Amino acid sequence: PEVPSAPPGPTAPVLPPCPDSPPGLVGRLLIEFTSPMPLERVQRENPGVLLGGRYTPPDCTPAQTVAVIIPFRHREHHLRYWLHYLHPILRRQRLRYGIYVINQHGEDTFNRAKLLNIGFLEALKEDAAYDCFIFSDVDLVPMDDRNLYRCGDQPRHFAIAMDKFGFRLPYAGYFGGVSGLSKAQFLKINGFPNEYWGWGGEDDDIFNRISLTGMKISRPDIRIGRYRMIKHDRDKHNEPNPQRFTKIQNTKLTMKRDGIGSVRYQVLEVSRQPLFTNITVDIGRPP
Ligand code: UD2
Ligand code: MN
Repeated sequence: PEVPSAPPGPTAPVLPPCPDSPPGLVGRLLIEFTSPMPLERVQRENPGVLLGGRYTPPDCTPAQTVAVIIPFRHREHHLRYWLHYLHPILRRQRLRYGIYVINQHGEDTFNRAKLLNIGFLEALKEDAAYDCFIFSDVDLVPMDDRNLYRCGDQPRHFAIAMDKFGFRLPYAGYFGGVSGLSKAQFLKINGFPNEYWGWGGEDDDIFNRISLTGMKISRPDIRIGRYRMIKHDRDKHNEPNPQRFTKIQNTKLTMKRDGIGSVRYQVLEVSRQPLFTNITVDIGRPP
């Protein structure tokens, strides 16, 4: 007997792929951190952002799904500026994205790279479609929306010309601030190190991992990769790590055992806010 074919359902509109260079970018932006930035205002100005800080362009289908991961503790004031500036930029860039703030619980020593590893895993738990991961400090805002927050065939370094470094790359192997890796690139380097407690070195370790696995950093034009960092003092419990100089000499040995495959933590809370998803985690403390 003939098997009847399914009746035609409501047809979802098929959107064209998003263009490689998004129309409607504005280029150089005026970024300042002087006027106060209430969260209510940022919410009001970004009505298209869905709960948890998710967004999908209404007029085209993006090639990637981008998880933006922010390491965080006690920087609410910076986060408000970040959300205020970044949501409109990412929207103009026609990204499908979600924002994940990985909040370190307690007052033990801060561990940026471990929080970023956790962000990778937790974002994928929220949505298995994420295939591009952008890791951003909470205090860094791009000054040009042509600096596209997407992944390519090599790991990407976005924050290459910061005001605090005189808008220059401080050294050739610098990979701090804002960086992006595809899921495959991230797994290829076994993710980031979990054993850098306190300030410094973890970004150089990540750079080493990328070089040691035969990849090469890609960067935007120096005129486009400009950033402003919100001025701040060094946080409490994020003192410079005195072990960082010797640790970055040993990436080749440590990267196999220390990485995304060995990260141990406990999720204390996942809370979907209007403009971001907050994930509070207990990451333990240095040995
Ligand atoms: C530099 C790098 C940064 C990282 C760090 C060394 C730049 C622009 N950035 O940042 O990527 O390599 O050196 O670890 O060069 N944070 C909190 N709460 C804290 C401490 C840190 O939220 O108590 C987060 C926050 O997202 C912050 C980031 O960690 O932006 C980096 O810490 P920082 O801003 O104190 O360090 P900075 O500016 O020297
Ligand atoms: Mn900073």
